[in-house]
Amino acid sequence: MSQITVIEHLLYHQKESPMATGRFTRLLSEMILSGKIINQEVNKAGLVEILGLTGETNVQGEKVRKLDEFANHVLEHRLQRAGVLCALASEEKADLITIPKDYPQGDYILIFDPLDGSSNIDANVSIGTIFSIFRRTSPSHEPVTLADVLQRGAEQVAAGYMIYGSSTMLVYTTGNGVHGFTLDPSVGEFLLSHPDIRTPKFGKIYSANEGYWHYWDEATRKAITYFKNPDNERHQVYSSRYIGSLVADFHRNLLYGGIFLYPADKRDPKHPHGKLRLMCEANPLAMIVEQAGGLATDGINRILDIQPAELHQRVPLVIGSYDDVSRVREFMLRDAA
Ligand code: AHM
Ligand code: MG
Repeated sequence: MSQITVIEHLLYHQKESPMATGRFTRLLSEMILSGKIINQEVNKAGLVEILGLTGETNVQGEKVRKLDEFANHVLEHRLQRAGVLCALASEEKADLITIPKDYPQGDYILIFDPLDGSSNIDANVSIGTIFSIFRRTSPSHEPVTLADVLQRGAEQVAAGYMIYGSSTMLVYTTGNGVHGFTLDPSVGEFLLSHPDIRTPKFGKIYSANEGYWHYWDEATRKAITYFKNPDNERHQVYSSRYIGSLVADFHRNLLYGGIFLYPADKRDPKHPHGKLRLMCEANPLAMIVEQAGGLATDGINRILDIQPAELHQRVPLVIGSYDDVSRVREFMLRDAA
């Protein structure tokens, strides 16, 4: 592994990246430090009282686990005070989080899922933090509004995730490729381990919660049937891999190639528009996958082109290798015709 840290890498590529200003570097540094703090706590999950439910439910009616709250608090507290943001939005909070009066403001907006896949914590499965960064669109001297935040994913200036797995990694993009860094616990730094990640054009893996088969529409069923058919165009049966932890499923498919689907479960009253959130999950991963040569759609439309109407909007997500996502799109278009 190289000895190049995230910030060294960012500074080195600064000339190529117009938004790599001192302020962005500060924002990324705070994200890195927050990730390290969350990682420490995640590693101790089995040992301390922190494991388990708090008994509360979050804004979307889901049970909140203590580590979710901890991760949310670390990110909210540190980034609110970093002097580089004008607003934050978290999967765990219904409303925009603004900057306390006594703290300096910046022009960036951070949207995050503090601990994705947290229902897996008890089973020691990989979980992660996902983040998306925008610049406000209104003038700096005016109060920030929801309209500043509700931007299409194509406007993101950076996106990334931290995965707390068998090793801890940070994967991020500023629009100049995707780079992966592995936390070296002996020095406490994320070091460049996966420069310029390219996802294979097609894969051998499909990832979907097939338990929902009877909720899926015909096109989704046809697509999954295609991947399982030895007589498909590629004459290749895909393997089924589904962790149930988006960051972990996405990360594996990014590296190995493959496709992840969380479609709209039309007959499921819980997920009529899919389960995943456009702004804190789909958008950042879509930017990453596109930067790595892959594709992300809602089945038909490019995720990054969707204009969000609300902060916690859900969206069907089909994401991964370019050819595999395109194949699903063909099934969807044929059925829509
Ligand atoms: P969370 O953000 O509340 O953890 O929920 C999102 C998670 C994703 O990590 C994962 O892809 C999905 O929920 C799994 O859902 P399901 O159990 O319905 O397959
Ligand atoms: Mg999540």
